[in-house]
Amino acid sequence: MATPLERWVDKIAKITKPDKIYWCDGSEEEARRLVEIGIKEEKIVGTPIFRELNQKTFPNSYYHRSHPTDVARTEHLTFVCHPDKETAGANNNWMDPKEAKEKMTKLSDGCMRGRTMYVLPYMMGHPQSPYAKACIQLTDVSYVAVSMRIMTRMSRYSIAKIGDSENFVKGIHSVGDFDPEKRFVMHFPDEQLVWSIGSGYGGNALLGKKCFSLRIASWLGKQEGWIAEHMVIMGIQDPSGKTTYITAALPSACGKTNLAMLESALPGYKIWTLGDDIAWLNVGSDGRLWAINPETGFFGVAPGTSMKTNPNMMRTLLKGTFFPTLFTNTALNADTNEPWWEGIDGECPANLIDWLGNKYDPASGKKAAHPNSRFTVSVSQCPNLSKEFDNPRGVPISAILFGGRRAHVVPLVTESKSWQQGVLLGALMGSETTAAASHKEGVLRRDPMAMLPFCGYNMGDYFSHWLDIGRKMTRPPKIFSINWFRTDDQGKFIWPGFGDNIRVFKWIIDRVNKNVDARNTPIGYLPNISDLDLKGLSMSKENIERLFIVKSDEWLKEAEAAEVFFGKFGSRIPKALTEELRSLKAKLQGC
Ligand code: GTP
Ligand code: SPV
Ligand code: MN
Repeated sequence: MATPLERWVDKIAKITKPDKIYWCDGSEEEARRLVEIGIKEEKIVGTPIFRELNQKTFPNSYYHRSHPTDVARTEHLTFVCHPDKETAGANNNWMDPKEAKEKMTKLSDGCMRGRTMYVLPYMMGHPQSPYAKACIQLTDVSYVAVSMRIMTRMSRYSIAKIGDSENFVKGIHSVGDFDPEKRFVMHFPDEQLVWSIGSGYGGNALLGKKCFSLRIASWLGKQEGWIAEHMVIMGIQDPSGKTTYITAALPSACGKTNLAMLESALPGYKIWTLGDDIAWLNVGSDGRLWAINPETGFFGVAPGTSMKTNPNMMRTLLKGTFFPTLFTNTALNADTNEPWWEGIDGECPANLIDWLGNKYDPASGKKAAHPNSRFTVSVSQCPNLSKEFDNPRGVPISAILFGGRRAHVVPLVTESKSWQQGVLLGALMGSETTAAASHKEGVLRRDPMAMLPFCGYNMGDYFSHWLDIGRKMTRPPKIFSINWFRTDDQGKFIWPGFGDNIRVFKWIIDRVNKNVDARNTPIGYLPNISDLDLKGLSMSKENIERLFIVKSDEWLKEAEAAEVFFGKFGSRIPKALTEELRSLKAKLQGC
């Protein structure tokens, strides 16, 4: 007698019509075979899926070039299909679930013909964690199968865990014919189903990542009393040996991976990495907030990664274990067969092939690597992986940071005065857009809690849920806002960032432990500059002060922009938040 899972696989195969169906077991041997298939058999518009890189310098690393139109998340083609449009909210594209299913069934008719359907069983979260979820994704490309093995805990365990249940997390993925007009990422939250066609790119195709672990999980969290967030999780060990755990939400390509792997510029401090993209947060029986990272890999932005900016990531990439490491849409050094990107250490090689496969001409003014080119690598290769990484319970969080890419207005660090004011600080967040999604770069958009593209339900209800979570805790984390990206009159970043961000963490830990005072402003507490450890930094006093300027007129404009944004959600915005905003405006007007 077939299980519900087997029946479902069968049903999808009848629609997609693959030549073969292959159930993965997540083994090392299988990963090698899949890479081999990607080198020798499978192709994307005539180009093999994988190319072996220099195995001496980049052990067990493979190169992948995507379809040229398929290089980032496509937010305009991403839909959240709740039965009721209001539940999806103004933050999501919506389609009626029945209509969306019919559309996807039609588009998927025969889409796997001539290909293999890989059945990927995986867990999000440690199998022993009470918060872990057993999932199945179907895909028709080895690149996605290999990537999912890096990013998740893939094994037959999930199949056993699902057993006879109808209630498992489902993903259907096919690259289709890569036609950008027929590229859809559809979410059906009530069925825990994601159906994606036409794209092989990370966030559109690795369905355990943003699609399940944020969009669908945020909806599950709303119903079950927890939150799924676009956050780094890290431990900061101070010179006394104590480790403080924090999470930080920053929009895509705004510094999470770099933060998670930070190498301290201050002696005596050490960072322990737990996650660089997604956190699931639960209120513990002790009244604190506990975080787990449901993933097991990093899908990180390559450009800008070097021994200078992110040495721990370079070490992770070069380590080489039985998990393959993938480089997607970077450039390629034709002489050494190594991946290359803007910002990596050393000179630009003489014989470079750009991400499109053409000989690179530095005089062209174009970039050799795509700005959103990425690596996919296992956390097990990270030299500073926290020993708590596999703790099924997670780690207790002392501070939550909200950040964005803001050239002006937002100070380096601000502490909120309460959970409620912190929720407003998060809800006020805006950020200048990046290459991680296909839209115009550098445009300011509201991006509350860095979740605008990832919140799987009405953002007004999401804010209410955040306030509810606050009420459930007796020992809530403190909430801060951060901004590494303030610029001077020449448009240059004022703050050195990267390893020097530890200086901001030091102040945050001092505040958590009530070791230092702070300056009261309408937007929250700001550091007294004398309390910041700036030893060894060559910054002018004027520039340091510029990082902390709070102008009432600029902040009034922020508050008004937030009001316009909140307006899209009507009465779904909780009253407590509207009142908090009104009180902020009154304080700013009084200045
Ligand atoms: P996603 O994977 O898309 O969610 O991105 P992310 O938030 O993990 O961003 P990531 O750490 O990959 O950084 C993206 C870009 O921001 C890179 O080009 C970095 O060089 C740059 N960046 C990261 N941290 C800092 C910083 O502290 N200061 C400055 N100026 N740039 C930074
Ligand atoms: C992001 O865009 O925030 C990423 C990459 O982390 S993706 O998996 O495509 O979402
Ligand atoms: Mn991300």
